[in-house]
Amino acid sequence: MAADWSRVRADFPILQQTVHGKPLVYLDNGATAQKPRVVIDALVRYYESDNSNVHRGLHALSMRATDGYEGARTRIARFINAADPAEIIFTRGTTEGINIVARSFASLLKPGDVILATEMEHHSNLVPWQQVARATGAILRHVPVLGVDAEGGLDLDALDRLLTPQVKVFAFTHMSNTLATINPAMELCQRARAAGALTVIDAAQSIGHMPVDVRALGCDFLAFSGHKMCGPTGIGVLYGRRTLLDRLGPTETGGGMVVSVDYDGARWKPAPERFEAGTPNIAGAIGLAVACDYLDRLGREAIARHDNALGQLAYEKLSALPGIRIIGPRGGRGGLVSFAFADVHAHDVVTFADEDGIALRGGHHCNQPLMRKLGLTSTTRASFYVYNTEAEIDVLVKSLQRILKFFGGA
Ligand code: C6P
Repeated sequence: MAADWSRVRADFPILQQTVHGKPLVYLDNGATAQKPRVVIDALVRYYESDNSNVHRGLHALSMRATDGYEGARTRIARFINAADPAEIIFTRGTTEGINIVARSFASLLKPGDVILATEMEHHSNLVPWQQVARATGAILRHVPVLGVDAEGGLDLDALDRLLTPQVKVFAFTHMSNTLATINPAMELCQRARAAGALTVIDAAQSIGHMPVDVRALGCDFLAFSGHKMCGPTGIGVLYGRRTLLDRLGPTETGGGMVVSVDYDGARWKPAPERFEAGTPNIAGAIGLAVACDYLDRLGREAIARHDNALGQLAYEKLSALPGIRIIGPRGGRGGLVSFAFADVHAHDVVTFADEDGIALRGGHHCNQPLMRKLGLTSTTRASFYVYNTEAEIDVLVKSLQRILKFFGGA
């Protein structure tokens, strides 16, 4: 059944408010998405009726909490088509997931090995690899982003040259949070595999906006955050192929991840517990599973069409504004648009738009090296989700016209 987009907004209590006397136009979904009532209710229900610690208790509440937490793992495995719930490690978010893979990889890398990333990576998929390269003597290289004429795509010819036998891991984003580029993740995984490299996908921006099927993609690891897909903050997932996870050592140790301990040492549980030391975010996992249900009810193909159409429409409407530079590809883009005016700083744009009830984001979006490459220090970004409408893009355009008029640009 086709999603009725006009009714989706009513599912989100936060969107019913006005800001500065104007209806809230929330266009900061790349940073975090709003939460539907069903997810909020699931969190309240858990704390009101089931709250307890998992795995260690034999009483009724602990069993209910454990069932909820492990049920969430199974639900999320289904959401990304993982072969086994044990391949789902709960984390705080994308950043922690990538740090776990990167730190675990340290034991597998030696001087001269190559870690391959791309020039469009978020700091969260860049700095952890820099640290591992420093610690191991491995070399970090980056697949270039095409500039000027074809701004925003990866240079796939360069990828062939860069994928040498020394490359042990290729880490790349599924969708850029700044350029709106959707990378051909399946093809990138295929090429990496053919060259003998493992793959790590940063799915922070794709997970809530399009179907993500780890087996179809053929990736080895994939990380995402719950809060960008209508789930709670503080919960995320690292997917890893089971055979690989069991080869990697833990990055944090303590309770819950050990089989047995004596005064001199300990033995680790297999994945996923091996990577989940301490009390996990139980409510967060349960809320995330409900977010999966919510997005699947809307249909992820349908969400992709909706969000990408808004991104494309915004690209076209904003292109008509004087002195604007929109970065990223012209077509085939995801649901966000990132732009700069020659004479108006992004922070001023965001502040003025806020007066019109619009939530935007201005800054380097944790993409500093990419910004430098593009000759920018910051952009303003509008990022769309299931509750956004074409009418809201018109509100945005009007607000930007007002800003340009104020600064004498139009
Ligand atoms: N981007 C934005 O663009 P965390 O903070 O761990 O939930 O997600 C980190 C992250 C990793 N990769 C990509 C591609 C991302 O876009 C993000 C988060 C936010 O506004 C914050 S900079």
